[in-house]
Amino acid sequence: LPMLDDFYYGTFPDDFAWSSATAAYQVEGAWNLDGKGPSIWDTHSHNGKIDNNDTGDIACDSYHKYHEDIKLMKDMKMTHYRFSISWPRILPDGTAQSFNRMGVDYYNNLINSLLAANITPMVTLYHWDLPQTLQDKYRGWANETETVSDLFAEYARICFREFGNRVKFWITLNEPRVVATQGYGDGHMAPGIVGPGTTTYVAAHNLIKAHAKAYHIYDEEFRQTQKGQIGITLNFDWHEPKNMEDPNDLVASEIGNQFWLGQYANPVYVNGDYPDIMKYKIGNKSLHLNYSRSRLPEFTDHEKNFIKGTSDFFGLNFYTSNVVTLKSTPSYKVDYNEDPDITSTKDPTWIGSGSPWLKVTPWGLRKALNWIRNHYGDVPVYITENGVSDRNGSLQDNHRIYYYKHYINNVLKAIKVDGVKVKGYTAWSLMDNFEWMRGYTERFGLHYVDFSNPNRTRTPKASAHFMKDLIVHNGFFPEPKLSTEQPPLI
Ligand code: GBH
Repeated sequence: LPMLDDFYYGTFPDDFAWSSATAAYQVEGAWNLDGKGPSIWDTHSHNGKIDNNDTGDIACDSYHKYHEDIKLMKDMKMTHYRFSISWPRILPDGTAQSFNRMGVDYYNNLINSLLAANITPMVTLYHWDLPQTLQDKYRGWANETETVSDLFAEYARICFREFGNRVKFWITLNEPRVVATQGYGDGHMAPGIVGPGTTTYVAAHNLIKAHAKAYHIYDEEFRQTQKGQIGITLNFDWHEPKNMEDPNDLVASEIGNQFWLGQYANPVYVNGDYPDIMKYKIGNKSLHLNYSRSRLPEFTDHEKNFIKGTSDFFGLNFYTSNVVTLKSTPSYKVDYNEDPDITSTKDPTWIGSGSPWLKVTPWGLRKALNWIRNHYGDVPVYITENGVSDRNGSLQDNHRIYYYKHYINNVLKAIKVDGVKVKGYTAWSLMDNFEWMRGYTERFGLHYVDFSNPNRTRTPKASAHFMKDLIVHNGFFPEPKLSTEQPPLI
């Protein structure tokens, strides 16, 4: 068997999906055109919360230039495209009463053009752009009732109804963990609510319920006629034990993974409930500070049954890893970062990128895929994002080729050596775009976008050519055919 560091030559399964991704707010622009309502990210960026005062008002202008985007995908021989629908473009105030036909038309045109180009759409319903009205009226995902998760389910139903005859791959939520920890925890992301040990868990609770409601609507009202699949996308930073021979570090790794990924994956893929270690730790800490109940909300038995099993696949966004050790005493600080009682760092020898949080750890992806299989069973996995940034936008982006080559090779090892059922791979991103708090300073694209040019010209980077070669060969060139004939005797 190949060692961890050996490069593995071989090909992917025949029906492997090769995709690249974007998200509505990061590429569309047209923030107030054709009836679109404002989202929390319009508000956040207009309030000057972004580096350079950048906004997504125009972004890559994909609202007008989606034909060019499709051409880029065709040139790379991509088989799939992952994009997201902007909730307030379809429902400007978040509710069905505000239905906006022009918003629906945009996505119909995009979907029809993709299908005409023989590219399969993978559609995310929520990539963070909540209608502002729902934040103002109901506190968004921090809502204490069923209202916002019900409204999400209603929005999902409208999308299935309008697009489901052509869209067969649905992702309910992109990275609920990021929404909960940064939108409603540290407040760095929209809507900027701070509550790192409280509202963060309320938001997560609502997001999980919202996902399950949308899943059941698809399952009960659309699956039979539309015959698609629906699931959720979770982001996972692998937690590597600092010292493999120290049992405490192994425990720290397991706890870290359970708090990071298990908070969302355990309810959906195991038993409808949070991991025991989360319930135990957060429950005890809450008791210690005389809270009347745990800061971690509880699901009722009915809710557990409702949430369990609500995903046809595992959507995984993977970028990087952490090194962890176990703390010797529990922390009572009300903070999701402290609740696991582990110390989490980056190994200073790991190669960096244009983003401080993103260190290059290709082997982490293979370990993450194995951890997912070991905890959640043989569920089909789609890697729905993976990629790397820089700050110079160089067209000769050798570091990005290095990153893709080695991460994708680890996906191949997970499939061929470990037997993990990985069905597709998605590069983040098709092109440079609005990188949330970092605005346009960090670039993740396979294509360079000139943000100073009103045409938002797109140019392929070397990594786009690399990706095309990889797709054309469906892997890292086919294994040399071994001849069964005897060599001639001389
Ligand atoms: C993905 O999140 C997103 O789905 C995608 O939209 C985004 O463009 C892509 O990553 C690249 O960032 O600045 O220290 O506060 C990946 C998870 C969550 C990782 C937010 C970076 C910010 C860390 N990301 N996090 S920090």
